[in-house]
Order: sequence, then C-alpha cells, then structure tokens
Amino acid sequence: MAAEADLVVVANRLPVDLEQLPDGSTRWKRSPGGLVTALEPTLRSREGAWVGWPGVPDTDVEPLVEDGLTLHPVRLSADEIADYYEGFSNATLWPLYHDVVATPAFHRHWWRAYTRVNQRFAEETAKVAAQGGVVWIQDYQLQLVPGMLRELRPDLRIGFFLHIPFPPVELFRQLPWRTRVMEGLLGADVIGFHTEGGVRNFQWLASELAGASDGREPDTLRVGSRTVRLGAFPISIDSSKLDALARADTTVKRAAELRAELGNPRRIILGVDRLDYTKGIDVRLRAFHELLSEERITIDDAVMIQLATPSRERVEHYRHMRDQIELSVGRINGEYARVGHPAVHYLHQSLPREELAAFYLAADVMLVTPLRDGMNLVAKEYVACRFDESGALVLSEFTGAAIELTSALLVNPHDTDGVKEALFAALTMNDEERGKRMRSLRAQVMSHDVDRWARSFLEALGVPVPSE
Ligand code: ADQ
Repeated sequence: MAAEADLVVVANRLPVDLEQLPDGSTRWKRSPGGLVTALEPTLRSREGAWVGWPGVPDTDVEPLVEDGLTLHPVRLSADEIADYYEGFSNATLWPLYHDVVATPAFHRHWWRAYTRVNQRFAEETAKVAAQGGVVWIQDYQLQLVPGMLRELRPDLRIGFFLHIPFPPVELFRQLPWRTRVMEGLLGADVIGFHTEGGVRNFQWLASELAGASDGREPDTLRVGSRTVRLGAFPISIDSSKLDALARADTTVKRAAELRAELGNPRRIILGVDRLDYTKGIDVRLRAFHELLSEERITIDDAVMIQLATPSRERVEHYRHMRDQIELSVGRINGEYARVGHPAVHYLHQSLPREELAAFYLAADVMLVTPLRDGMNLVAKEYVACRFDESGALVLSEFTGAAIELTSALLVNPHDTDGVKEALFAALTMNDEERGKRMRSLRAQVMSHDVDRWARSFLEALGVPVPSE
C-alpha cells in the first residue's frame, strides 16, 4: 500500500486510462491533459496522490505508484457510469450550468447514484490523505465531495475548482437538490471559479440556500464557525511549451503542407472542439454557409476546417447533434464544393498535439463560438501557436476566455449576422490590424499560463509551491 499523501488531487478521471486489450488483460495509457501537466511537478515534489476513475467499469485496480505519485483508482460499475456520469453529471448538471442551452433532465435515481459515487470518492480520499494534508477536488462531477470529506476528515484543508460556468441564480434554483449541492461545495476551504461572475452567483446562492453570511474579508463567507474563501482563477495552458511546438521546423513544414493539400486557398478558417452542443459548431457553419450563398466569398477565398473530438457518444442529445452537424457539412459541400475541393473539411477525430499545432499555425482565422463555455482552452492554444503574430481570433462573449482575450473579435453567438460580419472582418482584416490584435492576445496568454493558475489556487489554499 502506498504512503499517505500530503497533497491529493481528486477528479472524475485519473490522469492515466486503463485499457482493456482483446485478450482480456489490461494496461495503463497516459492521457496527458493540461491539468496533469500543471499539477504533476507539485504533486511529485510533495509525494502526492491522484484519486479518480481509471476509465473501465466494474474493475478492481491496485493503486499504482509512479515516480513518487500515487494513482488511486476508484471503482465504478457500468450502472453508476450510466447514472452518475452520463446521467446526473452530463445530462442534468452540464446543460443546467451551461445556461440550459439543452434541457436538463432531473431524475431521482441519477441523483442517488451521484450521491453514492461522491461518497465513495470521499471515502477513498479519506484513506489516502495524510494527517493535516491538502486535498484539491476538481469539477462538477464531485460537488458533494468537499462536504462529505470534511465530515470524515475535519483535519484536512480542502479546495474545490469548478471547470464549467457556475450558473445564474435563477437557473441553479431549478435543481431539486440545490441545497445539498450548495452544502457539499461549502465543505471546502477555498472554492475556485473561472470568472468573477461565477463567484457572485455562488455568493448570493450560498446565503440564500445555505445560510452563509459575508466573511470579514472580501470574497469570504462565514459558514457556522468556518470561513470559506471564494475566488476567480482563470485556467490556462502550457503556453511556452505550445509556442515551442509551433516554432519547431516539423510543425512549420506540416502547416505549409496542410495549406498545399487544401489547394492553397487565400484563407483557412478553423474550428477545434470536443463535439458538444455548447460549443456552437452549428453557429459557425451557418455563418460560413451564408457568406458563400451571399457570394461575399468563394471557396477559392476561404475554406473551413472543423476538427471535432468524439465525445459522450452514449448520451442521446450528443448523437442527435452530431447528425445535425454532419447534415450541415454535407449540405454546404453539396452546394459549394468542387471535385477535390470541399468547402468544409470535417474530421470527427482526435488529433495528436503536433498535428493540432500545425492546424493552428496553418489557420488564418480561428472561430470559437460557444453558446457558453467555462474558459475555452482552444482560443488560448491558437494564440500560443501564433509566434508569427498573425492570425485572427473570433471569440464568443460567453466564454470565460473572452474576459481576458479582449483583443479578439468578440461575438454574440446567438446573433448570426454578427458572427457573419465578424468572420468576414477577420477574413479581410489588414496585416497591421491583425498583428496589433495578435500581439496583445499573446502578451496575455504567454504571461498567464497553467502553472500560474495552479500556483495561485494552491497559494490561496495555503500550500507553498516551490518555484521552478
Ligand atoms: P472542454 O469543454 O473540453 O473543457 P476546452 O477548454 O476547449 O473545452 O478544451 C478542449 C481541449 O481538447 C483542448 O485542449 C483542445 O486542444 C482539445 N481538442 C479539442 N478537439 C480536439 C481534436 N479534434 N484533437 C485533439 N485535441 C482536441 C472544460 C470546460 C472548458 C474549460 C476546460 C478547462 O468546458 O470551459 O476551459 O474544461 O477548465
């Protein structure tokens, strides 16, 4: 059994996936997300642990110790994945917290599974954390864990970070279990959001639903005898690593190759998303379609590439949305493509980082049009790749990123004419204006990376972080 850990990260998923091979055996595969990259050095330097589901249901897996970091798997059954994860997390909370852009479903048996699974995460974490240790819980799947863990282990310092928007007051109040969720979150010592808007919404609801009162210092709440600190901690990316990847000869060469393969159009428009109804992929296809049909552009002027990572394919709403998007792509190509020259190139695939960087570098216009998004890392990744200080970013106002990336062309994704005009402006912008905007965007993204984000949260939680 691994030693107890001073710093424990708790997330729905482990930073590695257990893969089941055809012969029934299993092996670990690393799944390097931004969060892992940001937290790994701190976790390793503090003999840290990570608690999460390994990605395969109904399987008992022993903890894995790797380089001083303990990976502690939580067992989930196939039914629990259906009810806690695909159900309550992704068909209740996800649409509710994203401004009900899809209708949330409220089912009592989903809620019961969510409670049961959160309790299991709390119990597993309680076993792993050292006396007086620090626990950092991630995201909407685990909102009850802070309160449950505090019951089990009042000695711990507990942080919680929400990666998606915290919704407006009237929307959160629709949740039948709103008080339980609020009390769960208030078990933390520090609760982090991407934006100040999230902090304000939470503050109001905490006093309304859970009787919290304002603390002595700004952005603190009194809950019984405890003080809970709230804060906006906008997440980011490993900016310098991505900048270096984009500058690599192989990436520059691949970007030129991509342009040539597309037939050297004057402009390339790019969209990159997890295939999700919050991302507004339909919005940008509509804007592009209308510019073509109004003959303001042709496919020699501009082609569009949409990269979409497969996501949540077992949830009904996602299957329907995928059909709709593929129908639109087919329709645009049917009307405007020539043989060997599609108007829209659509890849329903997840690409390696190197290839993704080449796409960012090849694209003259990046279209990021979510109806609602906690942050949106894609917008920041595009900026980090533009070491040439070129390229134009069209960005939805309803992303967390819009608060920091004010030099983008900001759009309201519900306003098709507005998106269309911004896209046209981005396609026709002069070099000087484009350069000015991109320099300002890069100044922000290169100085605010994911390491700074992790450091500022852990410092708020009272964890001294060693400098590099
Ligand atoms: P997501 O909703 O997944 O994250 P986002 O922040 O855009 O959204 O991150 C998506 C990631 O997937 C990016 O790193 C991107 O490069 C990658 N990706 C997308 N399509 C890809 C493809 N086809 N191939 C390879 N990689 C691809 C949630 C919240 C966000 C918040 C993050 C972090 O919804 O609002 O920014 O967490 O907190």
